[in-house]
Amino acid sequence: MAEKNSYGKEDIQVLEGLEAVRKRPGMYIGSTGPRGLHHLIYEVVDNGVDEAMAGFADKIEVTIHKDNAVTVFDNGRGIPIGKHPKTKMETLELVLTVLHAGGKFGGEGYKVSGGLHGVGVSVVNALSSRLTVEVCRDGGVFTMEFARGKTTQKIQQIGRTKKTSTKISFWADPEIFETIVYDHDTIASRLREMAFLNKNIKIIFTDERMSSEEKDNPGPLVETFQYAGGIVDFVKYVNEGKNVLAGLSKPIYFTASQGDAGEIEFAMQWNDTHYETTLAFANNIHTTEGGTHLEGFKNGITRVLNDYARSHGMLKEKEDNMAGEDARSGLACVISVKLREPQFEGQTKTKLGNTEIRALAQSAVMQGLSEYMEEHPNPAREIVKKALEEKRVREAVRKYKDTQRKQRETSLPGKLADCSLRDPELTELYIVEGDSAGGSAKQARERSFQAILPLRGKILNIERANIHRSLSSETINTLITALGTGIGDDFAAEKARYHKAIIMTDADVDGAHIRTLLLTFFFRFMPGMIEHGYVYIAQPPLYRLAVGRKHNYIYSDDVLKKEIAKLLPETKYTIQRYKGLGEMDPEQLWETTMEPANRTLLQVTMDDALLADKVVSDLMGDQVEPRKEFIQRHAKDVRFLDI
Ligand code: 0RA
Repeated sequence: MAEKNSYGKEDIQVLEGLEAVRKRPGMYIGSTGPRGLHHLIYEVVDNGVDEAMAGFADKIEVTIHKDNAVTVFDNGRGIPIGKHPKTKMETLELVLTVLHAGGKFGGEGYKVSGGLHGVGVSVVNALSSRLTVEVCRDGGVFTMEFARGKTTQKIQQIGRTKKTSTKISFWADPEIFETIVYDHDTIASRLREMAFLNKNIKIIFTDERMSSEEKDNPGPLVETFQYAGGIVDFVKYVNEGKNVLAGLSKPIYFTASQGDAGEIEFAMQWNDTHYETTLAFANNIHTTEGGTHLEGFKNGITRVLNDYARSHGMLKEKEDNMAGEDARSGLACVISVKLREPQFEGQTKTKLGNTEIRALAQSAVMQGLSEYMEEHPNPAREIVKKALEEKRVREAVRKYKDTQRKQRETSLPGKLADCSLRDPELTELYIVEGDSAGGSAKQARERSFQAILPLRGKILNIERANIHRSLSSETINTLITALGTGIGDDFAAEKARYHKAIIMTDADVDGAHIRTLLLTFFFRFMPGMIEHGYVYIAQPPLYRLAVGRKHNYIYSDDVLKKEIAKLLPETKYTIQRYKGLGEMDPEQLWETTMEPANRTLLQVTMDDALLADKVVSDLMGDQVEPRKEFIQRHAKDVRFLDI
């Protein structure tokens, strides 16, 4: 490119920088599907959280507007204003139009975070058809505007103020994203997580697309997340609706730090279930692939429980030690480490690599937990008793699994309509609710690579059943056999018979229920399927809108409204509502939901599964209150209504 005007090389690079983001958005935000779209919000929110972590902000407001614009406000220092000394560019413009410029100007101490989201607000700007920013700083109120990363309005001062803040509104670009539909629950749970992890911030989430459920307070739906207890509240939240061990109503909490290189916090509370929910975070990023903080924690907890059991005569000399999984059975735990220079590794960059954190975590647990146990003998004994019980049934379960596995290896379930190809990378298993939908799916499928497994009836209520019972249910057994990976410790991703396990249920309450149960099943028995990205949810259409001889399929109520509004008033049209998969003929089912070229599949994440797991225990656990709350909350939600 010629350098004929006053702009230097650097500035040309600037333009190319954001062009690169638009050309290959996946490199910066992972995908242009729903996940990438939501990433835009998290990116801006993270900047506000960074301000809070650095001690400059305590409030973040996130608003989703009716036109799908998103506004994020934080009362931090505000993006710097004025000419940037080195580049002579307006700093605000620099931050919004130069890749990675976000963290470079704060000097030391700024940006404790980073990792996944730290790509900077310029990426959000590049991928928005429009973005406006309002900064309060240095006594003034300043605004700027952009379109697709290019400045459309230079900086302007529009007022005076003593406050400091940043407010960014953006409209995700329909040229970039496949769909622009924000999911309320996904965003709410991410914001809640942020508030748990940073106890000094208040996050106010307003969704103008939804209305407040309070009669005396009409208006948009507003939720406030603020937790004085931080990760202690997080653990209580994870255990909501579950029975915690006697004497443990207050979670165990301890913390340790290593100079200014990092600090680590733990909150833990055991419940009476058989599975573990340990959520490990590094600089607010959910490290789903684990890492050194988790390894140190696991070593520490196993040692502390074995030492306690031995020194208190609960474990005989001849007996083997309890295994780590025994110690952590029924544990809900949140680990949060904040460190100056996090190293993120692994396939999805969600594995903490800093080696010094392993020893820090282990010694923190060994000291913190053993101190707690000496001071609280009653809950301590309950915890160890439970772990010993786990150890004793573990052998029995293993034997049971062995016999099951031998049977499974010899024959595939009769109900499975398998595909003819054998390459798991190419093949898909549709897990279909009910025999009749299963029948249509069998007719509709492309049998070379699509297998169909109809599930009869509801899958067993895993929450209340013990591990023996749920695994001996025929439905679960059939599913395990068809998938081929084995479960629990035996899980082997390389044995997966399909790299897509697609849950296809009706768009009604029962369908949602079965989907949730299936997600819980994967979460608890085959989390590896989710971690490998092998689990998907099919999206059958809700409506067929026909105008004259033309028709199209519609997947949400919002889109239906919009499509109808587009029609001229005198136009005649018919709407067919699909209450279940069974109402579609095989051709329609293929065209809308199974044909790779047309369908939309949602890839399930560990966070989705965690949410499902929470819903299951709320709905089906032993306690009644959370179930009531859930039903009341979703009673107005059209997606759950079976009209
Ligand atoms: C660059 C430097 C500084 C702060 C920010 C950017 C900043 C960015 C965003 C985005 C949303 N909210 C934000 N708040 C701050 C450091 C400023 C200083 O040193 O005063």
